[in-house]
Order: sequence, then C-alpha cells, then structure tokens
Amino acid sequence: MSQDWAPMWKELGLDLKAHDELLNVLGKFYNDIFMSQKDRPQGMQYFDFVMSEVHGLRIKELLDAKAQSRKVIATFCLYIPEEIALATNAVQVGLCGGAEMGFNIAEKYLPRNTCSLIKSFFGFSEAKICPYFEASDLVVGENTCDGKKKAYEIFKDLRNLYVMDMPNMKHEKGRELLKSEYIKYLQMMEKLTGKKITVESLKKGIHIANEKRKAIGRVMDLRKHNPTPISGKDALLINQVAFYDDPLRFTDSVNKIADECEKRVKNKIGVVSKETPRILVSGCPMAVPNWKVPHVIETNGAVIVGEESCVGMRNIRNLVSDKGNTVEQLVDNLVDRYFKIDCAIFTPNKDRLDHIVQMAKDLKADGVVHYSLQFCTPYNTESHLVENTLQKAKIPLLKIETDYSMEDMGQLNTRVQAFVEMIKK
Ligand code: BJ8
Repeated sequence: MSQDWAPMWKELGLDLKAHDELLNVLGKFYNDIFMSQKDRPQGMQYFDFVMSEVHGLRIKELLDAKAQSRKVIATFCLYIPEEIALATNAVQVGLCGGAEMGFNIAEKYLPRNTCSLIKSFFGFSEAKICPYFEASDLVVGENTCDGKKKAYEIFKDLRNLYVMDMPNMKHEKGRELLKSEYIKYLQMMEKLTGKKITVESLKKGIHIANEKRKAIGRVMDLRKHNPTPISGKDALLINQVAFYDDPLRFTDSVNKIADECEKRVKNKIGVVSKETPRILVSGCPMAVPNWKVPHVIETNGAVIVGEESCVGMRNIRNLVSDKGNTVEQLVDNLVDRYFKIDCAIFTPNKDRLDHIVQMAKDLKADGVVHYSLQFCTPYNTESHLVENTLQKAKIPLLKIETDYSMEDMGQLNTRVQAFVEMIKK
C-alpha cells in the first residue's frame, strides 16, 4: 500500500481488525499465486499495483468522485449495463464476493446451502470488511438465479438496494421485459444522479465500455497462439480488475499488455512450453480473491487459454452499436447486446453450449474444465448438457464442483493432475 489507509477505512465504518485479517490473507494469497509465476508480461506490474491498492487508492478515488458529486454504483452481475452509469457520470464497480470471510455472519441470514458467491457478498457487507459497499451510494441487484433473488429480499433491509427484474427466456416477451427494465433503470439513475441522459452521453458511455471490451478481447484472442503469451491466472486477473478499475486507465493498461503479448507471439515467447496441455475453463464467475481452481490447474502442468465465464469471455463478447438518434434507439442497442449474454439462468441456453465448443476450437484447447460452485443450480445442472455437447465434439471434460474453502485442495489436485495426464496422452 502506498500509504496508511486505516483512517479512511475507520471513517467508512469498516471493522478494522477483521479487515486487516482479510488483507493479510489476500496479500499472502496474491504473493503465492501471482508473484511466484515466471516470465509474466511486464505490463502485469500495473495489475499487481492495482491489486495492492484495491482497498486503498481505488477507494480514495471513489470517495474523491463522490466529493465531486458523482455517484458510486455497486453491482453483482453482467446484466447491469455500465453504459448507463457512465452516461450519468457515475462510477460503476463490481462487489467483492470471492472469499469465505464473513460466512458465519452471512449464515445468520441465509441457508448454509447457499452458493459461496452469495454468502460471500452478504458476509463481506455485514462483517464490514468491504470498502466498496461502504463507498457506494446504491447497490444494484438483479433477479437472476433464485439464490440471489431471495437473498436480495433480505438484503434490501440492510443496504440501499435497487433490484432489476430479469427475463429467463430469450423470446420477444423476454426482450421486451429487459428493455422495460433498462428504461426504468435509466430513469432511476437520472433521478439519483440529477443528470439527464442524452444521445451524446449514452454514446460516450457505449464507447468507453466497448473500448474496454475490445482491449480485453485483444489479450484473450492472443492466447490462441502456442505457446500462449500470458498465463490463465494473469488473464483472469485482468478480467477481474475490469470490474474495479477506472475504465479509461484500465483500457489503456490492457492495450499495453496486448501490445506486449503481440510482440511475444511474434517472437514465439510464451509463459509455458509448446507442449503444455491447454485448458478452457467454463462455468461460474470467479470473483477476487477466488483463484483456487486456476491455481490448481496451472500448478499441475497445464495452462488456461480461455474463460467461458462472466469474469472472462461472457463479459466482453459482442459490442453495443452506437448507431441511433434517440436515447430509446440506443437502449435498444444495449438490449441487443445484453440479451445475448448466455448465462445459465436462461432456459434453454443452447448458445452457451455452442459457444463453449467454439471457444475450445478457436483457442485450440486440449480439454475443458467445467467449474461450478456448490449449490449453484443453474451451472451445476447445465453441466450435464455441457458434458453431452463436449462428448459429441470429442473434447475431454473435467467437471469440478467446489466452494471457497481449501478443504478439497488435495482432492482437486489429484483430479486435475489425472485429467492433465489423460489429455497429454
Ligand atoms: S450473468 S453468471 S454474474 S447471474 S454462482 S449467484 S448463478 S447460484 S453469479 Fe451470475 Fe449474472 Fe449469470 Fe454472470 Fe447464482 Fe450460481 Fe451463485 Fe451465480
């Protein structure tokens, strides 16, 4: 950390002791998992810095933005369009949800058999260890899976919460619902920020979000080369930081990494040898500091070359068109893009199955690891269809169902090792 942020955290009302414990664990984890890697692109230093200041400098930036009358919106899901927040000059950030700390408090409100991601956001909030919650003016939830839906009913009494309704089928009625929810959300944001959204401001928001997607897409695309120029863990980190960082600075830094990776590819410099088995990870999102499964995969002789996930390709795929002369036309463009997101809360969800096969082929993956969180009904159940689809495409699959604890590390190592050996043959 560049300075002592304790006075700021105290002012925000964090539980300093519990927060210190979290930072200690996070720091140790980060050193073991990221800093131990060899031949990382130089540009990753920026992301190391961001992570070292994720609860420090970035929070100060959010507080500075608020001092200039900007609003801070905290979200949990890809379906909340950042373009709308940007059009009102608000700052949108993703919320912490990748660690077990605070689970004991979360379980006072939620059943034990709730997925780790939900328990984590609840725990981080109520244990007062997440400065993003404290720095935000509004938390925006969405009626996606049942776990989140029902958790928000309880959470609304604890935080200033706005919940967006969501369709679960991709027919015209579903599209209409999403559009009406986006219009409602846009009007709410105008009221909250006191800023009228114009064609110009929404186009600006669309441009910023598209540039961010394009920059990440450049790095992700370069991973199809063999040897891959960047590790899966570092690529995941880029995808995770996308939810926290200032979008312009982030895009600039990712483009620099993409330039560096292009040079690496040209000079045949990789992070691993050409013979290393290549894995596509597919499934539930991995929020900071949930690096468990990627670490297991990459310390067992394989390299991850893609993420079919919300902290990955699902977040950056498809751009929003900026063609239109009215705000409503631009909202239609937002709906066109966001309605294509193939989250497992949709039924049926064939696009996702096709996309996994397509990604595995494009990235020349030797196998797929399907990752689902325990008690996540949408992804766990859909994994059966993923299995059938990959079998037909003759792509090896390993299904992992886990949580945030370290108790199954031995078992995970054994299973991943066996899978890597199998695909090597
Ligand atoms: S668009 S994946 S971010 S809903 S892991 S909480 S699904 S029980 S996170 Fe998600 Fe939006 Fe979909 Fe992406 Fe529920 Fe499953 Fe838990 Fe999940």
